[in-house]
Amino acid sequence: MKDFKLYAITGEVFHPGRELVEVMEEAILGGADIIQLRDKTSGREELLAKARALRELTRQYNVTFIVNDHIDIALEADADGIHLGQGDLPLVEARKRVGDKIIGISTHAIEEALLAEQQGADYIGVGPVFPTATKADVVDPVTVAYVHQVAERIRIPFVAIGGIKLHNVDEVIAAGATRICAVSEIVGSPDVKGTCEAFLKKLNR
Ligand code: TZP
Ligand code: MG
Repeated sequence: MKDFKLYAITGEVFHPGRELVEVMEEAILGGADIIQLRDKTSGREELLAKARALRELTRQYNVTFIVNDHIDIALEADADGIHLGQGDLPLVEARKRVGDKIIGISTHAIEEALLAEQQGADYIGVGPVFPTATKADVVDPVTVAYVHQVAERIRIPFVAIGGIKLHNVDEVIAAGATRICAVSEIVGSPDVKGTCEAFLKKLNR
């Protein structure tokens, strides 16, 4: 897959009154180079419409587009890939359905990370690093210790996620992360573009 540094995930509850596409375009303009549609509430038609709109946007900027959970929507909207949780369709099964599209998978322990790598994941999520209110069914924070462990032992790209803010991202980078992901800190910001730029400045230091 095309490498990336700043992964922005949608979270419409954090920007009431602002359009999804407009907010994500601001993130892209700030340097986000991978976008994920994550939406646990919309029905299928609405979700597909959002996926199509974000596909059009990301194509315009040559930015990678990932759909969370829904393989059928990812395929129908011609996303670049899908993101799976540990409880979703097993990686091996997902691979049969998406061919060479990107598959990302969330991991919370080194055993899960090693297995994902072995089974051909294109990247892994590492988190939640810190406590977060964004994800309802979230497991205990994995802490920066897990980020460090992954940085030492995993060869495929990994992205740190969960409770990452401008004020604590330095800790995550110090633990070995070179790619980070945020929801609320980016899309909930009054200055989405500036927040992305500030994250990238830290990542590029
Ligand atoms: N997966 C692990 S933590 C998380 C997801 C989707 C939510 C991250 O959101 P935030 O607002 O950046 O803490
Ligand atoms: Mg999932």
